[in-house]
Amino acid sequence: MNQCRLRSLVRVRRSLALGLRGTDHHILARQALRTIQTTAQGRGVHDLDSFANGCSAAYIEGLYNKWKRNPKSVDESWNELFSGDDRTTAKRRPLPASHFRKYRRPPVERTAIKARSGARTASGGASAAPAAPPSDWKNIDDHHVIQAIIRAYQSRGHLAADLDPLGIVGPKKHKSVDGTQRHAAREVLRQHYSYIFNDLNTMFKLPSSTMIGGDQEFLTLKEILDRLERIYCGHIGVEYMQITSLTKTNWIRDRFEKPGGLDLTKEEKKLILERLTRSTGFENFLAKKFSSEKRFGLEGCDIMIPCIKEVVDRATKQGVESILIGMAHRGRLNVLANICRKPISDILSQFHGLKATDSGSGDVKYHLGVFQERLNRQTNRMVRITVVANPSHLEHVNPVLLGKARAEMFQRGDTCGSKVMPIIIHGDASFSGQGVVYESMHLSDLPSYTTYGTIHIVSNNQVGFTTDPRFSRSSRYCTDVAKVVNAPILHVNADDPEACIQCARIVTDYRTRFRKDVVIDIVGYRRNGHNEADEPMFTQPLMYQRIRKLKPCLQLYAEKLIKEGVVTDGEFKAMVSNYEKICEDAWTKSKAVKSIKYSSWIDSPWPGFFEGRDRLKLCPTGVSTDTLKTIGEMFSTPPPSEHKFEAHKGILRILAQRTQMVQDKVADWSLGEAFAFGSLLKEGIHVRLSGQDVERGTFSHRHHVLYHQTEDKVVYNSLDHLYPDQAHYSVCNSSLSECAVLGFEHGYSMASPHALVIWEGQFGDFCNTAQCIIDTFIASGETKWVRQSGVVMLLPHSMEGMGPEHSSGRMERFLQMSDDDPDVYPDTCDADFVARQLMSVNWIVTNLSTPANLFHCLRRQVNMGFRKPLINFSPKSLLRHPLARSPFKDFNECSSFQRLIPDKGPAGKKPEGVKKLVFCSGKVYYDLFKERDDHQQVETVALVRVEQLCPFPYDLISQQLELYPKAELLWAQEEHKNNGGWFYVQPRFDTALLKNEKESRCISYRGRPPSSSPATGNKVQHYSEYKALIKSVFGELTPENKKRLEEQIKKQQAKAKADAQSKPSTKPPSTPPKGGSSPPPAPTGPQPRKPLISMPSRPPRGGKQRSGSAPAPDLVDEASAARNTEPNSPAHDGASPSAWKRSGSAPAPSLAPRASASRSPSRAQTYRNPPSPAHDGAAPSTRQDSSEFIKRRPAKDFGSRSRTQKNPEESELDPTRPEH
Ligand SMILES: Cc1ncc(C[n+]2csc(CCOP(=O)(O)OP(=O)(O)O)c2C)c(N)n1
Repeated sequence: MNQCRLRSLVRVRRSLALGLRGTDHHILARQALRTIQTTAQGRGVHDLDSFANGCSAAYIEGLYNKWKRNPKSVDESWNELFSGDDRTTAKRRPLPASHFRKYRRPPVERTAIKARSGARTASGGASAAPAAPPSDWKNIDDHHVIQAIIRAYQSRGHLAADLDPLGIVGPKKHKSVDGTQRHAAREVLRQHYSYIFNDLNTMFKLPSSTMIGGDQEFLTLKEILDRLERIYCGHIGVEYMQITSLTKTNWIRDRFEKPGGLDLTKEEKKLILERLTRSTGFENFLAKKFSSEKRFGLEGCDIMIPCIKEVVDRATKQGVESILIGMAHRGRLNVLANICRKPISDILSQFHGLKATDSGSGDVKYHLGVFQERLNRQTNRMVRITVVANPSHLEHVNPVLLGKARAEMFQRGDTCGSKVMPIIIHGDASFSGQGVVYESMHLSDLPSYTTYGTIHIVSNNQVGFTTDPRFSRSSRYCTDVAKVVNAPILHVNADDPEACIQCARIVTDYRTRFRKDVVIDIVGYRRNGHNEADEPMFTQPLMYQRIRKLKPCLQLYAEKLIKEGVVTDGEFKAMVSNYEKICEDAWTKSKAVKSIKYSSWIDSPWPGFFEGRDRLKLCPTGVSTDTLKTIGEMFSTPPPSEHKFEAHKGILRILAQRTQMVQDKVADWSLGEAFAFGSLLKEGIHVRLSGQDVERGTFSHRHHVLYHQTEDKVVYNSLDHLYPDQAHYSVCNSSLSECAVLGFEHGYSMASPHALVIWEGQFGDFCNTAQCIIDTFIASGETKWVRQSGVVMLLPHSMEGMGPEHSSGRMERFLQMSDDDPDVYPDTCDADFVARQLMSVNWIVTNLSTPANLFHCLRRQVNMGFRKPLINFSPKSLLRHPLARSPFKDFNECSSFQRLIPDKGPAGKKPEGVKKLVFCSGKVYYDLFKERDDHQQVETVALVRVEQLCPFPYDLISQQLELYPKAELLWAQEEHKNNGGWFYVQPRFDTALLKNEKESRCISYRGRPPSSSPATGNKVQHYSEYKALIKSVFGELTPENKKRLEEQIKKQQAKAKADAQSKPSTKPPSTPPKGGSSPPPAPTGPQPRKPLISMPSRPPRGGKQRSGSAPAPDLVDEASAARNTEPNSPAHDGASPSAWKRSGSAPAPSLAPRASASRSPSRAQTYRNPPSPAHDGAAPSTRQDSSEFIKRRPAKDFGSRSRTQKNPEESELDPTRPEH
């Protein structure tokens, strides 16, 4: 291309830019471009064929405009070209072809070109370089720009929406594309902001990506812009183009863009006014009566109440029967009065400072929960509304609410959230500030945690206490966090009640249609200070100057409706005075109230659970041998061969080991746990185990879910197939969250007492990141809100050389928060002492050391006549510890939970010879047990395990103190002195000792010194600390003992070598099988230098003698052994596993219905395929079809990993995902 041509190009572009469009000059310019193209091609400049076509003209024009604003903003070569400076260009050689390679042809909109030119290639496709007449180029460009403008409004219109009633943050009018003043500015329209159209009245064909035309295909430019402006830059700012699903974006577009879609009838407007009158009237009334009382009024966001009401009405119409609301302080009382319809007199009585007649400590009025079942007059349907009690810690109620909603769905057999709906109300500062919001949001689409869509409503008063948004968040909107789950976000100006109600409708319909989270951000203001006694002008002077001048929304809306003729002034005044009278009457009524009851504010009543029940009756927890066999066999059997389930070889080996244990009638940790779960499931108790990697177990010990090795998402869970009429077992790997997941499980446990709900931390210290849930809900929920929960926390805790964090579940914190009095010796003679103690404490803290005790303890959780949280600290090393095994007889009907395990060895048998009585708890017992033997002190040192630390087993402790009257008393723990149980047990031991007047002893501490870090990270130091502990209990090893031990070790090594040579095939493989899990690792922690009792890593098969996997004699509860009718070894009763099969008590490993085992009538009521009379008759998928033996998981597909991958749009069209 020569310089002359380039200069003519520049001139052409200039004339285009000067606005000589549609003129002859313009056409000439286009022709000139084509000439340049032809010439350039002739000269062999390759890229110029695309350079000068119609689309590149627009591209050059864009560059030219950019250059005009700032010559440096384009590449230097373009600068030279556009500047047309002869001096510069004369010096320059022709531009090289590489220059043009910078340009890539923009895509041609084929349909538009097709429609206009009809040009087609020979193959029938649209032509890439259309032969349109030059006069059409402008037209095509205009259409492109129109499309881009529509898209700009759709995706960025919210940036210019008029959302702030205060007008502080808000759009200014700008000269728009058509030359008129509009909101949409450069921020929205970007490069199209300055595009020049010829005529506002030109008709344009609307693209398929908009519905603004309704039935019309063509609109004038002016109409297009007016409509877009009204829809996207009015009082609603809708953020939805970030959603990756076309179905959803189209749905939202349809709702907002269709003409007339947002109109309201007169009646509807009147109803809004009535509701707004109540919302504002309630706050006004409280302000009048209790001017200085904190109530966290809603003034400035009063429309939130009509919005919630609209959501409730609409959802109820769509079939929802139960609505759960989680919210903080702001507007809470108003919600109770006007949404739940809690009698206003009850609410007002909370202001009178009355005494409570029931136990508990209560909570401030704006935290209390409510449960109301009422007739929704709008729909004439009963609806249950729950506002979950919440703590001060903002947003932490969210996961609790979600868990409760999820559990309620499960109970009702609601498989897609059609009957139960959660609503969370957020503050703007806390929504963006609190991490638990993000964690909870991330649960929204996980199969075992989804609530099939939560409606989030933000009461956005544009201030958090005294901090304004510029300093409280980095994101533009407080709601940006919701984008992580692709939720549509509707921002709406709180002073436009009709827009707010429209948004309420749309979010409800969206949730019903897609079963996904959705957000409505009501942008208002806070008329008063953070609370009513606060002075806002200290920190927000300008904002409050504006607020003072602003009429309340109610007044504005009433004026509007009066002007429109929807209501008369008289009608409005009557509305106001009617509601005032309602409040006054309630006030009079409330004055007659002389006391309050905390229990009338309960959010989760358990009807039928407490009535007629002897709460102090502790039901037995043992089960029959048949039950153990059935569960044991199923748990150790791979899926039946006809299902062709390809299990991992390592798993098969683990199952074989389990089979062996069942034959030997001995259970390890995982079998003990399975017995607890399986037996409860049999009794109709739903069991849910949740946490990170719990399906397999962090330490690869559990394996409740087996994975098909060649098919994605195909799994098998034997515990869900034990009995045909069993309850559902749900074991679910959670997201990597502790706070939200623990909160969720706590909420889940609140919904019904007939479920065992467990959260397991990978290591105990992971509870640190859930501290708020522990403190504000689990530790104190019952005291504050009279609400019980039997949630279980499993926190692996122990000094196992895992470093500072992973060694401690911070047992001391839990013990410190326990509310049993250390200085009061309870009435242990009371026949109901044990139950009474459990009932009156805030939670139970255990450090269990045997599988049987774990079994009883878990079963006791649902066998008690009340519910208490349980925190158990059993460590990881006990999962495979050869001594931590229990014989089957410790699970049977004659056995029970042992709060304390006495010494049953020589010391216990001859207590008078005992010199030291060592109390301990948890895994350290096994260390002491071994070391006592090494030190040859089995007769002089008694080891007593305190299995239940809280409530403290005073009765059993006293018995032990009396049994060894002369022994020195020690408390040995592996934790540092300021950690573990010491600070908790010491005063209680003193109380127990003081009880006996003759007692002069006191207990002393043996363990690590105080430390700020829970454990050393250095193995050497860890071991030397361990040795110091042992020495402090047993003294130094004598030279004789040292020698004896060395000889023992040598002998064992020689034997092991000989065994290895004689039976190489029976040895467990030293390397893990291909692609799979490794053999069970040896216990960690201070390793025994030699095994005390010979314990082969695999128990010998079927021998009559006590197998290697049987517990040490000291571990056997002799009292229960005496009662026990079950022999210790399988050979005793002659019932081989095959005999069990024949007996019919064990399930045949097939799909055929198995003989139903007897079930406890007392447990028959719930969670067994929960009936859903109001449901549409579909079997609740909360309990999977019993024929679905091998389950295909309803999980998301990621990429091409799955063979069964569906079209994502397809799956989203079907929101009802079978789950649970
Ligand atoms: C976890 C937590 N952090 C801080 C506070 C103290 N606090 C109570 S309300 C509040 C402001 C909340 O602002 P926002 O979420 O916007 O709600 P608003 O009160 O404005 O309705 C603060 C900082 C708290 N209660 N909880």
